[in-house]
Amino acid sequence: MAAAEQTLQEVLEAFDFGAPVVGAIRYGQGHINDTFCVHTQPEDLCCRRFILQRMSAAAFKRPDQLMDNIIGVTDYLGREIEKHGGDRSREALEVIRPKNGQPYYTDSQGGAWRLYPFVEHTICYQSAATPELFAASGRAFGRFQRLLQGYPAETLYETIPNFHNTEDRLAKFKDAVAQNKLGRAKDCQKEIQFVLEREKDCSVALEAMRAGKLPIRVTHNDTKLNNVLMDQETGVGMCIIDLDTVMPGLAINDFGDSIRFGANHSAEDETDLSKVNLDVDLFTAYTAAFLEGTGGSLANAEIEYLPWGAKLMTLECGIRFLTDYLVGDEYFHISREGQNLDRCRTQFKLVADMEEHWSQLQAIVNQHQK
Ligand code: ADP
Ligand code: GN1
Ligand code: MG
Repeated sequence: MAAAEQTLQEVLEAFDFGAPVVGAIRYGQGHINDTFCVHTQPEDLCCRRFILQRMSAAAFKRPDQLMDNIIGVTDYLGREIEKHGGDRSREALEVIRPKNGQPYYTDSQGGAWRLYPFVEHTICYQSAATPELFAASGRAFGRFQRLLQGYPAETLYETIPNFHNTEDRLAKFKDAVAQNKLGRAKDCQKEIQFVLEREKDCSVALEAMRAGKLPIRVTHNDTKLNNVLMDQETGVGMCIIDLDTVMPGLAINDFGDSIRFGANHSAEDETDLSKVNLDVDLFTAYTAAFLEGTGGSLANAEIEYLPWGAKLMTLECGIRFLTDYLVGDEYFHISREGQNLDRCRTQFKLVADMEEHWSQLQAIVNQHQK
């Protein structure tokens, strides 16, 4: 048996699935964790599925703290959902502990693994074909923030320090350019220049936060469309997943990261940039639904800064992809050479589009000010 298979076998034995395991296959399109779908066959029922994940050691240095956050947040969400008459087994993740009673299992190679029930009868979309579908994800992410309003933010660990600190991301990017350890800087001079021309932008949200205009809230921080499971029948955004980065943060970043990923019709690594365009209708639909989901709790200043959230999350993500390309693809999973540079290029194309539509985006969000 190959080493990887042996490890997977060891991990499968560490959990009690309540029925024989009939298979475990790689699953999903996340860039960070290693995700497997585990199939079991209970005697008289149909197959029950689970999501088994090895948390990325490159991204998360402290899986114990990460799981502490996730258990705290999922327990709290479950109780809030029940209070509102919802079904916590479909609307919130639930951590299943390994047989040793710990929050996660550490394998003999040091890998940290966690288990969730598979939320059935849901669909995970990689792109939004219609404004309605995108709006459903916005409502769900807005609601997620609202449900966590009363959660004591100070008890959350910072699972990735400086995660959306765009100034810090810029500094790390400059280091990577200066070191140019693989000699790749020559392939991306245009992209490097694009960032340097926007150096000041990297401070806009942080300055507003430091000035007390933008409050710190409990936020998700990774609000891609594929981090919400949509009900197969109703199309409602049912369950928010990928809770690794739930931390204190800015509401505009949760809004912005969704726009970055979802308000266009192309893949994040599309190589034909003529296909990569901001869709203002999708932006409009998401804005209304996200604000509806937050239950009107955002301050006017937060609403005013929403376009900045979109632009900065897109610029920051492009900077992160470019940095990873320069240092040798250490962080984001790749399936081909140059993929992180391609991803960076789509982000910068979207940033340029947002700049072009800036006054329109501002007018759309301003309609929602109280
Ligand atoms: P990553 O951080 O690598 O993106 P995710 O936690 O988002 O990892 O999981 C990757 C994919 O696995 C998701 O996009 C989704 O398709 C699927 N997934 C994760 N958790 C569940 C779940 N509990 N039920 C059903 N599908 C899930
Ligand atoms: C990663 O984990 P996933 O694939 O949902 C990354 C995000 C990036 C995104 C780009 C923990 O998201 O920050 O915006 O890729 N997550 C982490 O697609 O770094
Ligand atoms: Mg994900």
